[in-house]
Amino acid sequence: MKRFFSLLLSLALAVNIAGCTVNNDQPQDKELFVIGFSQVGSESDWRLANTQSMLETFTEEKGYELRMDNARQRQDNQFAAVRSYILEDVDFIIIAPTVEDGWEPVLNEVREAGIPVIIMDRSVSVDDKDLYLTNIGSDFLTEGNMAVEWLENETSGMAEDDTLRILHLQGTYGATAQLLRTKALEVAVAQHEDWEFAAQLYGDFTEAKAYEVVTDYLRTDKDIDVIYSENDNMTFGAMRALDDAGITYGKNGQVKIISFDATKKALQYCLEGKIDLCVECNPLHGPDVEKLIAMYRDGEDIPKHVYVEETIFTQRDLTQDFIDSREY
Ligand code: GYE
Repeated sequence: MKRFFSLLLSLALAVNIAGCTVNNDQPQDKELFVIGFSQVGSESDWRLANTQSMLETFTEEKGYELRMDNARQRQDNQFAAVRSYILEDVDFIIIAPTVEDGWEPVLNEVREAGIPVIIMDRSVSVDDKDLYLTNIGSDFLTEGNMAVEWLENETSGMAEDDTLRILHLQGTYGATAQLLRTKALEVAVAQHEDWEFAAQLYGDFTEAKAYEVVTDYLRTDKDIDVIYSENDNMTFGAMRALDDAGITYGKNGQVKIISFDATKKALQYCLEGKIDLCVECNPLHGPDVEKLIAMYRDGEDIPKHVYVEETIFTQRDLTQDFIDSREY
């Protein structure tokens, strides 16, 4: 009988120990703060830097589990990702929205599930601003206005009967970065009698699309003075198309190039005199998003909109050392 009991005891202990092992594992997993992140895609160098910043910030060592979904620039993919984060009962959701419209239903579902949301990079257009905690990103209208102001100064000595013909390359229609960079230019063109659009072409923020549409355009019209390109990768596509067509650009060239993002490659072209103006758009949102989440977890008040600081660069402002020291 005694033996039976001691057997029972060791069995119980074994079960207990086994139980402990399982339990030990679980609490550790549970302690990780799980974040579902719906990313736009991988359409540009800017986007890759943004993704990198998020991956570097939200690491397991720091107590996070980042689950990321690449929506390949499709909003319906984003809806599917967000809905699966709800099912997985994540602690937090971050959305970098492709376009502004259409978010109300899915954000309502997230709210019903009691999961807090941060909108990063671009914005969402919803009546009920309580559907998200905060929106962190760039001030895209200011970026556009800085570009336009630079162009005004650059062309102020232009002969009176001259017309400035602008080829405008637009990013994904309905994305905040497209809407506001476009707005700044359209307002300026309306205000300047001697500025006109040669054309507004759709480049979807990608190099391939921009190369295609600019190549096509230059077959019938080569009379352009400015390219206003809503991101660097479209600029790279346009530069190749100009090269193919034998049209010069940059310093002492026929076409002035304005490019948004100021990624390393574009800054390098700017230093070499191939791009005239780089408008900075900072993709390194990871650390700021982390701070905002920490504030939320500490029960602090969070500002409804957080803008990052940005500037513009021309060749004069750049050195090789500076470019090499940039993170993106
Ligand atoms: O300018 C572009 C990217 O929303 C700020 O999206 C972002 C834009 C950025 O594809 O390169």
